[in-house]
Amino acid sequence: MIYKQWRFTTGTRSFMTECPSGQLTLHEFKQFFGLRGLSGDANSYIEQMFRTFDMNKDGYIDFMEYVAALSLVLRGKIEQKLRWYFKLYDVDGNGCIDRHELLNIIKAVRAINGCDHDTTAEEFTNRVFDKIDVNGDGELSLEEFVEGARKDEEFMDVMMKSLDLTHIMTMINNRRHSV
Ligand SMILES: [Ca+2]
Ligand SMILES: [Ca+2]
Ligand SMILES: [Ca+2]
Repeated sequence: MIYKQWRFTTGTRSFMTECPSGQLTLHEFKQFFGLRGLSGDANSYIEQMFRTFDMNKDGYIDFMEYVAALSLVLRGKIEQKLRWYFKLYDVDGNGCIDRHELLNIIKAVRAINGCDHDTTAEEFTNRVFDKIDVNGDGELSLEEFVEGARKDEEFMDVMMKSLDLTHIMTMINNRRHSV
């Protein structure tokens, strides 16, 4: 498992090499992860991820924010991760995830992970949404989201993949080895 091999020491060195100022802008963030030429959906997902990492909202990811985010991604408990995902997916920050927000995320996750699926993003979103929007108000509260992911294996799988940075780590490692 690449997660196990990938330690903070390597992460630290890499962050400091690629980012000597100690602060990453959105542009550098994309470069850091080698993300170029992304589709619109994938691009907005990365931007949203950047904003979530940037906890004090100053437009930069500093080293502490970077470590906090990575430590959550790599070691956080399911419940913590789901709370974090919820924040990540609630793009307009109104405290609920609507169908549109969920669809965008599903699309972006698929674009980034790039594997084949037997359902369209729309079908998948509708199926999940109808199932986990327990009170049927057309929005997912934090509780509905967390409970839904716990109960629906397929949805949980997508959630976990959405922050599965394995392929990105592989890219970084490959790049480092080829230098
Ligand atoms: Ca910041
Ligand atoms: Ca929202
Ligand atoms: Ca609801």
